[in-house]
Amino acid sequence: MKVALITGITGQDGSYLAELLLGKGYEVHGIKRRSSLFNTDRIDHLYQDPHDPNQRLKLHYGDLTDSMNLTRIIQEVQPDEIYNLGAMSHVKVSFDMPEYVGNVDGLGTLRILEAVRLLGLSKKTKIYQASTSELFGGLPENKNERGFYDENSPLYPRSPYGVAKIYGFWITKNYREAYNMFACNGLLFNHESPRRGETFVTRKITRAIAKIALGLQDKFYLGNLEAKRDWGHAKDYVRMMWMILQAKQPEDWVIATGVTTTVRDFVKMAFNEVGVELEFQGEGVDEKGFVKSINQEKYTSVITSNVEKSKQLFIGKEVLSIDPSYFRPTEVDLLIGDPTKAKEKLGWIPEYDLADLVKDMMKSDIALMKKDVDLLKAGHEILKQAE
Ligand code: NDP
Ligand code: GDR
Repeated sequence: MKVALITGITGQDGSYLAELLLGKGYEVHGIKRRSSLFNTDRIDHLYQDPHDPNQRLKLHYGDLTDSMNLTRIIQEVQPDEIYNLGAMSHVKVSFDMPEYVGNVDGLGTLRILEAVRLLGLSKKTKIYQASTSELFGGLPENKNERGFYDENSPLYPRSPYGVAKIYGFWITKNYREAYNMFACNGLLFNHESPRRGETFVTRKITRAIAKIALGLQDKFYLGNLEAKRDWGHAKDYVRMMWMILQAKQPEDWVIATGVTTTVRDFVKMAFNEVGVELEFQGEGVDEKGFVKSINQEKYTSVITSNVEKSKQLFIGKEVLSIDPSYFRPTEVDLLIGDPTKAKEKLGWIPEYDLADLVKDMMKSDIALMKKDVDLLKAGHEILKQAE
């Protein structure tokens, strides 16, 4: 039985990857952080009974800032494959805690590589490093002649997160070259899912629209609507992580859809899922910076099929405003990736396109928010979370 160790197993990608590897018969070990509340929601369905000796998913307390802890876990687990997915992964937040991000996302990668080397596991253990399209920085002049970022595009990170991840990228490459380790970077473009963290833009949008459609919320706030991202589905991308470690040679890979879309259009697509046509006033950002829901006919049909009472509340009202506090000191304006190498050399075929992704996320958030509606109907209070 193959043994895998996943850092960041409690995150979006970690949970899908654990599912995939368990399905392939792996014994899967994951590193989770100690927290004052349970933080394993995304993997609880995989982790029924920790006392069952046949349980193939095993969790260890740990942290990427703690070398001794990582070394001990790797020694105990003797993994065939390590997927280093753990990170402070929020770009905007990285401007608020740049030193911590450098420590976790940059040096954390070194700690994993060095532990494997010192334990004499360099030949046995393959390592996947969660690199990112943020390394490209979105500079137009760095795209290839076809207009995409690929494995040969110059790197120019635009945030403390990107700068920390570029250290992780280069140290992984360096250990591969210096010590002949099977260590690979996956330069993954944005990938989302119903399990996406609530403060990333796609999930923030689908949650808010689900709440608006169900009458639980009036409006929501976003930052830069003009940013363009190449969005794929996390399920497709974790499959590729595994494929990267099954390749003949250790290499670096770009994983993307090759299609780019503005945040503004993502909002429109998500509203369409609940039957609402959005009209953006003044190209989206007028002097007040708001967007209106104006298609009365379509919207009424949604409201009547959902929350009759709130019909009057939303027609013709602002449903989205711009809050400049979500702007970033330096922004990555446009990302679009070229996955040709992954498709041709590894045979990767994504199953989801953006329309499927939006549908999947909206369906899931509507179902989730309906539970809140049921709670309200039963007379319970629901907690308002800061978005
Ligand atoms: P998430 O933010 O959902 O998950 C991050 C995981 O890292 C969580 O399990 C988190 O634990 C854990 N973590 C955070 N800090 C530490 C630490 N100090 N020590 C150990 N673990 C820690 O990210 P995703 O699943 O979306 O992304 C996975 C990886 O891929 C990340 O490295 C991210 O930077 C990278 N990436 C993501 C892309 C995307 O679009 N999703 C694109 C390209 C790269 P906890 O649950 O306790 O917070
Ligand atoms: P990103 O994802 O920074 O690309 O990093 P995020 O969803 O946070 O932002 C995407 C774009 O949307 C704009 N935006 C907003 N973003 C957030 N979070 N909240 C808002 O209210 C908002 N309004 C507009 C942003 O300015 C940005 O342009 C993600 C993370 O998963 C990284 O870990 C990963 O490396 C990269 O994707 C690839």
